[in-house]
Amino acid sequence: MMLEGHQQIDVPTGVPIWDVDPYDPALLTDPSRYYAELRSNGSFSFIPKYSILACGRYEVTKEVFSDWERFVSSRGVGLQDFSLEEPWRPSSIVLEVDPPFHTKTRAVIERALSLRSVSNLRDKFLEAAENLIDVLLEKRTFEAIEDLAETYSTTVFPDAVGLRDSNRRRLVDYGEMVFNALGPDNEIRRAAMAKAPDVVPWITEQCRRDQLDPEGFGAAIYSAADTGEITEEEAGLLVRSLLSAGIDTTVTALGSAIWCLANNPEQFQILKSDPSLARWAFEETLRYTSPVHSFCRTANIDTVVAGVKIAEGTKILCVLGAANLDEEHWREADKFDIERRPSDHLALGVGIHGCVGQNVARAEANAVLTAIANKVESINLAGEPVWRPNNSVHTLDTLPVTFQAK
Ligand code: OVM
Repeated sequence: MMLEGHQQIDVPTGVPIWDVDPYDPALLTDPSRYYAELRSNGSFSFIPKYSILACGRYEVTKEVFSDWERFVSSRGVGLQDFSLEEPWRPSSIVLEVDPPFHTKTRAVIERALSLRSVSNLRDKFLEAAENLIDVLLEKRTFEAIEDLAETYSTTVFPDAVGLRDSNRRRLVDYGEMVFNALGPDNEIRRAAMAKAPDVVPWITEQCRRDQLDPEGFGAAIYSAADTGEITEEEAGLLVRSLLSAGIDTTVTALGSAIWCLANNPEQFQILKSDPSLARWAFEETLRYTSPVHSFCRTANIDTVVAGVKIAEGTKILCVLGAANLDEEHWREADKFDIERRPSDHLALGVGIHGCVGQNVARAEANAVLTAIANKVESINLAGEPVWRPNNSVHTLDTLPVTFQAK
């Protein structure tokens, strides 16, 4: 029998049955108790509502998430098993594939987003950040998700890709579709998908070669079609991957970084006294808030992990947000500490599918947090932060803050 697009499984021996809905909006917006319970249940829990396994302890989550041979991505990284059901869009040729095809497409994006090409953007990113922070300091009180995180990311990133006709709303809405589509057919997913008729044709159009500036990441991807490394159609799909994964993730991470600093003024003091800690403030934000809270893998063979027998076809929900707060791995896991310098959090994944845009994300965050460290005296909440339920992304919806100038 099928459930949420995959084959139902038997409860593996020794695995606790846990009557929880990981996609309940109440839990998506305030996940810490769910994360703790998932870890305390053991290596795996069986969730009958979706007939899946879930894991959230650091070591086991890392094992499942990085072992691409046993736990494949080609059957989809959400609840749907692409070997049994058609996905809502032509599947991603980098996220939703395995080697050897993955090796080829990944190499093309990796080159386009290399440290060298991102380094060339550093000054542009910094200037944009300084200008934006100046505008916000004039306002003093503003809404940090829309006015800061979204404004910044939807300005510098589409520009770096080389989009000529950038449309902020459609870019954000497409990301919402892509990430919510990985969950069940719930209210959240349906609300996001309702925008598809307006958004999807526009996105597809923006991925065409003739829509892209010759200087950007998009053109760099198309140059791999010129040499025959990939086809023209594949280049378009890889540009689509940039637009799928590059907006909502960085908007979320930038917004959550501001939330962390507003809630931990002593940490902001430390950042101000040494702005070179900006990059570590960002890494710690990633660990502490896990912008992508969970992705699935699918067991492609019968196998064993941590003594648990896992059957072929099993969907495993890898809860990165839980692993990043595991006390077995992190000293004072629930403390936001920018001097922790976490280098092995799972927020950007691990292994061959690890975030290919991480150089760009870090450059954006570094620019914004450096500008803030240099220009802002204090960050205070100006109202209650509100979280927005999303089937894969742990994100703020609104964050009213006041910046006081130095
Ligand atoms: C893609 C993609 C890549 C990474 C994340 C993501 C679900 C999408 O290639 O479309 O979000």
